[in-house]
Amino acid sequence: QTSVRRNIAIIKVPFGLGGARGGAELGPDELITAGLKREIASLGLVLSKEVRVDCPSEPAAPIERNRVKHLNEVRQVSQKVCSEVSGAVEEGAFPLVLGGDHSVAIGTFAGLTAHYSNLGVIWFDAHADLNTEERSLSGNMHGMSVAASLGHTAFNLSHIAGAGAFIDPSNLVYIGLRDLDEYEKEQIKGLGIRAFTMHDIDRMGIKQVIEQAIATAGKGTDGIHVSFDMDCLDPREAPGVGTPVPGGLNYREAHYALEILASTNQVTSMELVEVNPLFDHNRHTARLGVELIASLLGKRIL
Ligand code: B3U
Ligand code: MN
Ligand code: MN
Repeated sequence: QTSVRRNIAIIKVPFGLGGARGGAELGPDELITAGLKREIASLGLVLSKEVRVDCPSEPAAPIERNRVKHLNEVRQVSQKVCSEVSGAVEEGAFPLVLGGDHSVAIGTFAGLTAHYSNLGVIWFDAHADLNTEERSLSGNMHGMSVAASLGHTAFNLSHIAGAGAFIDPSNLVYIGLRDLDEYEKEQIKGLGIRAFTMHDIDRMGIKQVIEQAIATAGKGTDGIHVSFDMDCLDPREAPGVGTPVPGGLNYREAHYALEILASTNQVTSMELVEVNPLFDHNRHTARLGVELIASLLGKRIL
């Protein structure tokens, strides 16, 4: 008995221009090569479709010397991801979005909110991705996707055709935070967003953390979206990411959290982002990504 819908729609988004450095655009193929489809089949699930979103790999125009990098490319990709995710939900499939850098989440949110009017979100990440074009210190769009889902950025869900309402911050939960900008800290506190930092995981243990996360993201919501940035993991577990931060989730903590999520029957979509093969060793990070997806899709040890 798996906990998710039987039909899985893989949506590959080979886009890396939202990130701090190139390579995340290689993530979707790397995950497929690491055996994702074999895992899905051995779980008894059906791959109802596999689509590849056509993504720009270099800026159409030379980068202007402004604070936001590749905004036009992120806009284009967001619109396409929105259509694919929305289409998958319409067809009754479980959208499994493979990034790509974390800016692909803007399109995922757009496609999901088309169907879920009160979506719960569990955001696994070392970072909060709560910056705006105005406040970002880097100008990288992958650090703004949550803000775009809340309507805080200039470019946000309301600019994507087909998107629904903004995410309600009280339905959002972070797990794994350990690298926040001052503005992001203010936002988390000001909006009262439920945030389990690495300190909280040390203090409470992953069992309490994931149970409370589910209680928050699952209460009164019509689905839970799991957005999994591979840099939530400790770099010793997952070296192949664009922006590694020491002191992250270990192997068992990550699996345990996703196994418990699977057992709730409330998870309605997942994305896994920021696999960067250029910094990996022997495809280790992509293989771990495949294992973690399998845990979320219902794989059990016994
Ligand atoms: N908060 C910083 C750093 C960062 C965010 N996401 C990643 N890095 N991967 C920023 O650039 O907004
Ligand atoms: Mn992220
Ligand atoms: Mn991150």
